[in-house]
Amino acid sequence: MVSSNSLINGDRLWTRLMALAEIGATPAGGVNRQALSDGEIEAWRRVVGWAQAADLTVATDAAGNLFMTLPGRDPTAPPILLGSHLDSQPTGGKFDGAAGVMAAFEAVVTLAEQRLRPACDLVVVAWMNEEGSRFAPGMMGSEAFVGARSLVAIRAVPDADGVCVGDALDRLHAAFPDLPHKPLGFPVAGYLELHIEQGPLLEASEHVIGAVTGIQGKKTFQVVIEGAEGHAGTLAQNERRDALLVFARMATALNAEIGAIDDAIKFTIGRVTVEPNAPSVVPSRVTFSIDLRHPDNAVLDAAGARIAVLCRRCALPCTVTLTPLVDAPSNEFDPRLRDLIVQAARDQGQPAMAILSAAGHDARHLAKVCPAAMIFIPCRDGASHVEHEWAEPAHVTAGAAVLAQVLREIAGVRS
Ligand code: HGY
Ligand code: MN
Ligand code: MN
Repeated sequence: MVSSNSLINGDRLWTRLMALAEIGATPAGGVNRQALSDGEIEAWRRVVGWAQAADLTVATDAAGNLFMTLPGRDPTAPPILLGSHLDSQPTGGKFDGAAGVMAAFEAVVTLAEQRLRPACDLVVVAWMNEEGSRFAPGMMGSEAFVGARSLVAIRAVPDADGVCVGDALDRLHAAFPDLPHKPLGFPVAGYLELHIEQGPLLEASEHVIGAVTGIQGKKTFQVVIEGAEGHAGTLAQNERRDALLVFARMATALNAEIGAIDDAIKFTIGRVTVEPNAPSVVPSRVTFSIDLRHPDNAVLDAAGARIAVLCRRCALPCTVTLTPLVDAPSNEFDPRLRDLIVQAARDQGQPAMAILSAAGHDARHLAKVCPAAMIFIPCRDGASHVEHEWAEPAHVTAGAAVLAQVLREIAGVRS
């Protein structure tokens, strides 16, 4: 058995995680710390303070990712990255993202305290805008880092108030004028991410550790229905091009067909905006989101094509425009790293369960450029993206200890 307190300090990890949860805390006990917001800037201040107190070198990049580095013996060797994200959904929880950043931070800081030197730099990372709630799509920071999405395109994306990512990024960087900027993307030897499962399987099977096999595929779209405004009191029903009425028909048809493809499909219309959104005006435009997921890439592709057909079929007497935002096939994580996670969990008396991630994570993009793997811990009732999201302190500690042991094994740690 490997004692977790030789690898990490579980109490300190929990204390810091709860301190982070105070930033953007909601009255119902959740967290609203949206990407590049004042809340995330404050979270950066707190985490950067902890990093500087631990003599880690802190940097950012043009995409607003945060890097906290423990130097290795060979500064020229590609570093190992480990972390997650600090932004949350508007009604998010204390653990989604933050648990991964702070577990990584704890694993690296404990190494530094024990005066152990890794062969290469160890870089704790917090990716910009993983959640995609303020700015869609999500995972902008990790996609920019691996070159999967252009920073120019990312900077142009507006939020609901018309503030673009670029303006928000400039504001973040202005709040940390002394942070050096790393190049956007650099060679990486490996990537590890701890995350709550955001599903019920670990808890139901009474496992504490999940060795994640991969992440299911995901497609997202933005759909715009264009009709025509009109006076609610004078425009005849049969002369109307009512965008909201078309949306209602379209959403019903999509859910009835796509949402019923099989037991594994996940189909969500999570955001709808109506214009001009006035009670006495016939709606002229509806913009809505589609989030589609499935573990089988062939089923996902067929469902994505079907969505376009159904939208066009339901559009009259309006017009419809469907814009793909994300097209991410199911992936597989690095088998060697997965084996190390299973072995570390066994060493620590926590048999690991192989599990597919139903939720998306930045590790999906890091896996395109380096060996990458994820460690899951349970969350109560599998609930996440909700304010009552919860993980047990012992599970956070156990997951961080597995992360720390795998890190030491791949980082060539020597005293
Ligand atoms: O949506 C997701 O899968 C992630 O939790 N942001
Ligand atoms: Mn997350
Ligand atoms: Mn999330």
